[in-house]
Amino acid sequence: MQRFSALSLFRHGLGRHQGWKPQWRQASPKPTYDAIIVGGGGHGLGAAYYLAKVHGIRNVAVLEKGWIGGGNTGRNTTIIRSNYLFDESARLYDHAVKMWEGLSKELNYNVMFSQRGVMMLAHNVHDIQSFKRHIHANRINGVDNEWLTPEAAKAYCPPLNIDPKVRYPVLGAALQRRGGTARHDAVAWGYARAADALGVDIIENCEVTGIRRDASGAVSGVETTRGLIASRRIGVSAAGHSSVIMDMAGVRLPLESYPLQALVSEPVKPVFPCVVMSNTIHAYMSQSDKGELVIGAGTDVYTSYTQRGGLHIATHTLEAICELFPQFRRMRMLRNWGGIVDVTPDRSPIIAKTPVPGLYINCGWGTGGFKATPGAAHLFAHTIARDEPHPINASFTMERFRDGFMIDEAAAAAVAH
Ligand code: FAD
Ligand code: PYC
Repeated sequence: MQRFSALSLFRHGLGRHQGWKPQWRQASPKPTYDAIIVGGGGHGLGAAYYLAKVHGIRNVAVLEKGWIGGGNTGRNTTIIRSNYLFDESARLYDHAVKMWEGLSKELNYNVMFSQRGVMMLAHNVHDIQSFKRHIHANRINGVDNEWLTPEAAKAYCPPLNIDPKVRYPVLGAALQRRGGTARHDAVAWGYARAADALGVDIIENCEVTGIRRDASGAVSGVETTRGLIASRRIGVSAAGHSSVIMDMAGVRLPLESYPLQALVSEPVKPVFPCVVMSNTIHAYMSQSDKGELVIGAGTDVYTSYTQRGGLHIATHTLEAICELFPQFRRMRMLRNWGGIVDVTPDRSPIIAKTPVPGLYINCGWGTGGFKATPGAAHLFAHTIARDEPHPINASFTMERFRDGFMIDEAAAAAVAH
C-alpha cells in the first residue's frame, strides 16, 4: 500500500504528483469467497477491513451496485456524537467515537475527524427536560454532555440568534464537546484502500439481485449483475435498500425507507465554529473545510426510494436556519440531494445474525449511522466472523421487535421522522 507521510508528499511533489497509483484495485468477481459484504458504503467497506485485519478473513468481496460511497455515506451531513439515552446505545455510539479518534492513524488516511462540538438547541420546556435527561444519562455512562444557558450557547457559537422574541427562542442547549464531523468520502476511500491492501476485492457496478440458499436453508451465494458468486457467509449493509435485499432471502425486516435531504451553500470564510442541531425546527448546520455551510433537513413523510426530498421540507429548514442565524439570510445555496434512510420502529439499528444461517444484517441506522461507521463496521465484522454478536451489539437484534425489548432513541436520533 502506498503510505501517506510528509516525506511521501514531498517526494511526489518533486514529480509534480504524477506518480500516485490508484488507491485500490478495480477487482473482478472470483467464483467464490469466504465472506461477501453487500453494500460499499462506509459500514460495508469497514466491515470488510475488520474481517481481514482483526479476524484474518481476507478472501472477502464487497459488492457495490454503483460506486463506493455513492449511497448515504457520501450524502450525509457527517455529524458525529454519542449523546444517546439508553445504556446500550451509549456503549455502541461511544465505541464508535473512540474509534473515530484513532481512525486516520489506523487507516493512514486523513478522514478529517474534527471534534468541534455538537450543540443541540432547546426551544421549549419539553426540549429542556428531554435534553437534561439525556445529559444525566450520558454522564452516568461516561459520555460527555453538558447544559448551556442561551448566553453560553451563543459564546460557543457566535452566529446563533438568542433573541427571546422569536418564534422558536433558544432556551438553552446540550453540548457534547467530543462530537463533531469527518470527511464522508475519505471514510469510504480510507477503508477501501486499507481493505484492498489486505486482499479484499472491492467490486463496483455489481448489483446483488438474488440470494441463493442450499437445501438446509443456509446461504450459498449471491446472484449479481456480474454473475453468480458463491459464499457461505453474507453480510448485508445496504442502508435504505436493506429490506429489498433481505427479502431476496425471505427475511422480512422491521424497516421503512424514507428520503432524507441535505444542501450546501456557496463557500465562505470560516464563520461557523461547531455543529448546531435543532431537532424541534428540523435544521442542523456545520461548515465544511471547503467553506460551504452544510445544512440538513428532516425526512419526507412518505416512504420512497427516490434519492431526493420534497421541496417544502428544504424550504422549511431554510426558514428555520434564517431565524436561528439571521446573518446567513443572503447566502446562496449551491446544491441539494437526498439519500434513502432505513428507519426502525425504535430508531435504533440492527447488527445481528438472521434466522437464515450464514446471513447477517447491519441496518436500521436511519438518519444517524455515519457517526457509527467505524464502530458498526467493527462489530458487524465480529458478528460475521464469530457467528455471534459482540457484547456491545448483543441487544441490537431483530428479535427485540418481537419480544418488546425496544431501545427507544426517538429523541436522541434527533432528525424528525
Ligand atoms: P450506504 O453508504 O448507503 O451504503 C449502502 C450501499 O449499498 C450503497 O452504496 C448502495 O448503493 C449499496 N446497495 C444497495 N443495494 C444494493 C444491491 N442490491 N447490491 C449491491 N449494493 C447495493 N448520519 C449521521 O450519523 N450523521 C449525520 O449527520 C447524518 N446525516 C445524514 C444526512 C442525509 C441527507 C442522509 C441521507 C443520511 C444522513 N445520515 C447521517 C445517515 C448516514 O448517512 C447513514 O446512516 C450511513 O451513512 C449509512 O452507511 P452505510 O454504509 O450503511 O450505507
Ligand atoms: O444523527 O446526528 C445525527 C444526524 C444529524 C443529521 C442527520 N443525522
